[in-house]
Amino acid sequence: MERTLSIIKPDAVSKNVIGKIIQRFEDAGLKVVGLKMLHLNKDVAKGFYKEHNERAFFADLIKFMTSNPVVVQVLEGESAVRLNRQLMGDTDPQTAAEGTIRSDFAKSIDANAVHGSDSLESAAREIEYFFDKSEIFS
Ligand code: IDP
Ligand code: MG
Repeated sequence: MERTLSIIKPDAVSKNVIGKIIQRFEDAGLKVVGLKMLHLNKDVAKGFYKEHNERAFFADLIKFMTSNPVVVQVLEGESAVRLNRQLMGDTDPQTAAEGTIRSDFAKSIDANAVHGSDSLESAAREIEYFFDKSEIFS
């Protein structure tokens, strides 16, 4: 059993598809064991994406992630990290496989509907970044 961090990004929240995206996780056997809606400020977004702070797109990424509220979730299940990445699809919605969340709900690489932890180590850091232990229920 693993846990991973998922974020429904500002573009998807604005498009009113929170429920449709969570349905994908539940249908695939992942359980939502923590969930909150937040409007990230710049410092929180920069800390979350600190591994990307040298990248050319970093400023745009922070601007986007702070542009509207997000929904942050802890997903639990067998191989949760890899399964969530599969459900999400490639970073670029244009190359994401058909039927994936990014293919179905996003149009561009910068506004790509969802975040998902890329390893168990990232998942542990990212879950702790947004959730107190008392806010996770399994
Ligand atoms: P991931 O979200 O699929 O793990 P990362 O490479 O970790 O992809 O990048 C983090 C986020 O930064 C992406 O989801 C996307 O929003 C943004 N991003 C990544 N590459 C680019 C790019 O080339 N241009 C603009 N934004 C990008
Ligand atoms: Mg990533």
